[in-house]
Order: sequence, then structure tokens, then C-alpha cells
Amino acid sequence: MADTGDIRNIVLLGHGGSGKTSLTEAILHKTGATNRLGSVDEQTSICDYYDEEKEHQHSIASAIAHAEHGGKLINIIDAPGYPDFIGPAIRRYRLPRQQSL
Ligand SMILES: Nc1nc2c(ncn2[C@@H]2O[C@H](COP(=O)(O)OP(=O)(O)OP(=O)(O)O)[C@@H](O)[C@H]2O)c(=O)[nH]1
Ligand SMILES: [Mg+2]
Repeated sequence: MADTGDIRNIVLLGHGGSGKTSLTEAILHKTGATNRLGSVDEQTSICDYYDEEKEHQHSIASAIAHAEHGGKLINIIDAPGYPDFIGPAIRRYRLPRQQSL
């Protein structure tokens, strides 16, 4: 269990195909969270795990992943970038007090 001061939360936002899921996979692999480098193109990404995501090679839902580096716990949210799925992306950076708006 990490102290709250040792937690870093990162949300990856960007247009579709800009490389958010691939970056997440690379971070997970580099930090040892996964023992192989997942690939969107090879349909082996652990973030794009729905069949439709694999088939179309676009994230549809936000994926949450965890890694440890330099004594910090890093929580990564890989949000979808394709405009049709902007809802799940927006939800990831709305503050709690805004959720009733
Ligand atoms: N050349 C190159 N291609 C990359 C790089 N990062 C990702 N790609 C390719 O770009 C394409 C899209 O990558 P994704 O990681 O799925 O991009 P994304 O931002 O998660 O896309 P969405 O989920 O649709 O928002 C794939 O074919 C990747 O192989 C990179 O650094 N260099
Ligand atoms: Mg993606």
C-alpha cells in the first residue's frame, strides 16, 4: 500500500491514434508491470481488451493500469481519443463537484 504522497495519477488524453494505448503498454512493460510489450496492432494490448477494440484498433472505454517506478505508484488512465467515444474520456478528468452538472 503506497502513501498518498507516493501516488501519481496520470490521464492520457489525445486524438484517436496518437499513441496513448501504445505509450501505456510501453510504460507497463518498462516498469515491469507486464512481462511482454502489448501491441494494439497485434491485438495483444491489455488496455484495449474488448473484442471491438481489438478489431477496430481504437480504444472504446477508458482503461486503468498501475505501475511502480522510483518508489511511486503510478495510476494511468488510457482514455479513448476517437470522437465517438469522447464521453468516457471526459468522465476521467471531471472533478467530483462537477459531476452533478
Ligand atoms: N511510428 C509510431 N507509431 C506509433 C507510435 N505509437 C503508436 N503508434 C501506432 O499508432 C497507431 C495507434 O496507436 P494507439 O496506441 O492505438 O493510439 P491511441 O491514441 O490509443 O488511439 P485511440 O485509442 O483510438 O485514441 C497504432 O498503429 C500504433 O502502432 C509511435 O511512437 N511511433
Ligand atoms: Mg487507445
